[in-house]
Amino acid sequence: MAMLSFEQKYRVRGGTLIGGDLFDFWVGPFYVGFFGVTTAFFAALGTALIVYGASLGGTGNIWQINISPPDLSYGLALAPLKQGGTWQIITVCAAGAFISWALRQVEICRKLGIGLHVPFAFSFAILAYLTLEVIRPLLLGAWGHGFPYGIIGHLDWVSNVGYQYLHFHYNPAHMLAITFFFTNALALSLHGSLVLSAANPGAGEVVKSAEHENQYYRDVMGWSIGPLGIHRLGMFLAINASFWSAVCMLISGPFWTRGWPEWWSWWLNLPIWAH
Ligand code: UQ2
Repeated sequence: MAMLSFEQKYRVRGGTLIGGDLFDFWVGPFYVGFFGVTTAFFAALGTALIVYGASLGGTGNIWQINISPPDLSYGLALAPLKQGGTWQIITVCAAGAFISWALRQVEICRKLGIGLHVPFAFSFAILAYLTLEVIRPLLLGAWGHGFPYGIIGHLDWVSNVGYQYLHFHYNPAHMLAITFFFTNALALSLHGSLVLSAANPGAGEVVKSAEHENQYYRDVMGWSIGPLGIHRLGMFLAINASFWSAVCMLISGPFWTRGWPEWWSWWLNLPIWAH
């Protein structure tokens, strides 16, 4: 079915989670919905606050612009705007915009009658963000444990928090997260290059399809995971990368306060080494 007639067929009422028909319309190519309105609201307010917060910092250098959370002494209280209050409202806006975006995805999936895989996968990215900015600071008792908004600033935060645990690469959940990120890059490079090789076979050649893609991997290594399987694998790898990233930060501080190398002493202390 041609794309435009497909749009006609599926631009139907319903599937909304809230608001009924009130926001059930499109603006140009974009579906609006209740959560389109809330996304726009939070994104606009958050962006305005970022511009305001950046203007307080005394630098126009894009690398150095920084909006920090409140000092640790504020604990979980609200801080004055110029003492981290902007960071707090920006964080509320970011969470509001991300969650609204996911719920808008759900409404669109319901309209189309497709699975909820996209919002489900996206929710793991939201979870990773909320772990750093909301859940971990809550468990540690101060908003000051969140990362600052700024290019150099957030890199410094990552470095500082890493060294606080001596050597973060010994964090077992961090190991898993890195392994999933790398494997995800491997899988997507295999998949992207394979699909492009079939779709762009070279001048004068006819475009190839799934049989050729399967045959390539059967010739290379005796097995093809298949066109559905590679996407299941990709979603599994990507979700696990976000999930273990969130876990590796959640356990650093709330559940383990010493250096991560020391955590492995459970291995040295196993009774099997005693003689
Ligand atoms: C494949 C297949 C695809 C693919 C890819 C493969 C036709 C279009 C990339 C090959 C992938 C394999 C063998 C999995 C590799 C495993 C890991 C953990 C990276 O067979 O079917 O569909 O895109």
